Amino acid sequence: LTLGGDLPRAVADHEFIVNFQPIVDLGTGEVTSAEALARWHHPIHGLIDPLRFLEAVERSGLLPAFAEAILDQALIAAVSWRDAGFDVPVAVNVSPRSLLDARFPGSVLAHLRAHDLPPDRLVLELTETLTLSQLDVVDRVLSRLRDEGVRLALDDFGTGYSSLSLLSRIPVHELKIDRSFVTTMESSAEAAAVIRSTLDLGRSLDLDVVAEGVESEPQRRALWELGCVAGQGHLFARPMPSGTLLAAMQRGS
Ligand code: G
Ligand code: G
Ligand code: NA
Repeated sequence: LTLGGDLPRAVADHEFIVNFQPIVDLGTGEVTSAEALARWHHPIHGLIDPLRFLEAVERSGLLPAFAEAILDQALIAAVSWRDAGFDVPVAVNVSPRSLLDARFPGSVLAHLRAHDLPPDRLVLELTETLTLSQLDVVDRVLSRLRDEGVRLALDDFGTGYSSLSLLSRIPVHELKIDRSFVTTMESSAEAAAVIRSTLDLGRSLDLDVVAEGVESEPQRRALWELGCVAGQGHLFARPMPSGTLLAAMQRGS
């Protein structure tokens, strides 16, 4: 599938859409935030997953336009939830390459102002694939956003070989435990230990911790008993349109 040539049209015609997966309180099931997940609604190929087009977007020079389109839809959703009485933050995934773009923080802050949304209603999820040599630039970009009140999360935490050194260089507000650890926590002492250590780290550094990929009730209970308050996964809900998520919050499920 060669999609690169279709990207300019995809941006111009608003073919990128966003679904939202709730992040819930593992004790009560209440929705506490939601992660924006991009999809490409391609006129011929149908719905395409980000793993199949993100690289092409990053190579194309259209990453800033793509990222702004996703951010815009995420902020519009957060405003619609707030206006309906559910003032939950929205989490948006950020490509490492955006963090090397000096214009990125200004663009994010301008979108927040345009939608009149307080910066702390936006969480930016960063992956650990950043290399240490890039950290000086990234640090400047993220400091600006952090100083303005935007919240930062380290995604896929525990999978990078530099998780801990990254954490000491980039102060974040939240850690997201990679779903591979949750999937195997019942059979693997190592996976369970990584989860326990991440929760300890969260308590020591006063960071929120979210468990990803929660698929079963035993996993939910085990995480809750370890002191994990927040989780996300198919046990609760799959990614869905913002209006569907609003209806679910209104039903209280
Ligand atoms: O939703 P799905 O499981 O298909 O997402 C696959 C991957 O794509 C995830 O790792 C997710 O972080 C990433 N992803 C989803 N939406 C976006 C986005 O808007 N921007 C970036 N950079 N990555 C995204
Ligand atoms: O890397 P990131 O955390 O952004 O990845 C989010 C991806 O994980 C999304 O593509 C989403 O569809 C997927 N996902 C969310 N919940 C679950 C789950 O419970 N099980 C599995 N296998 N994937 C999930
Ligand atoms: Na993510």
